[in-house]
Amino acid sequence: MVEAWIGLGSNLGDRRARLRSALASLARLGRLRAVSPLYETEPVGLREQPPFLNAVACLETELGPRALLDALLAIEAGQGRVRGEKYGPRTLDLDLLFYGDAVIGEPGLEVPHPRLQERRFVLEPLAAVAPALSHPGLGCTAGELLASLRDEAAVRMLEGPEWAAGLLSPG
Ligand code: PH2
Ligand code: MG
Ligand code: MG
Repeated sequence: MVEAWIGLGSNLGDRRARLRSALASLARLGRLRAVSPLYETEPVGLREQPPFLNAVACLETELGPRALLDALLAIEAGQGRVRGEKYGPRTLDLDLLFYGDAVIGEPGLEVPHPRLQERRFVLEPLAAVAPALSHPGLGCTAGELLASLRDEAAVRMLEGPEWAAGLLSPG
């Protein structure tokens, strides 16, 4: 069993319903152990697009990293994701942030996620739920990464962890 951390994002359609539905799909890949508060965030990269909802979740799974990545892409496709412009609008984005303490650099599979330390929309939810989580490549914690972050894009907590009520796995 490995603990994987996944970043969730949506800026099209019923964003909150899409993220809740994605959590239900993730729970079928193992055990959903933790979900962060829900944040509304200013778009980063391509600014002319609707605001995102973002959160992170911890999944305990027996899937290997490649199988997990494929499963994440299948969940995105199941929610109507069409791959368009880089950094552009999306119904659902599921990014593999961490896979235990693995450091992987293969085509299409980079773990930890190579840009997570630059993104407030990832670090704010991550540090809210797991401030002591250690980045295996950088050798510092989520809380420390957030404290030294320079990304000025606005993030605002919309709801506490109760937005994911009923979706965490029992036991
Ligand atoms: N995802 C992107 C590009 N920009 N901005 C915010 N606020 N949230 C995201 O999830 C996001 C983004 C590419 O995946
Ligand atoms: Mg992304
Ligand atoms: Mg993605």
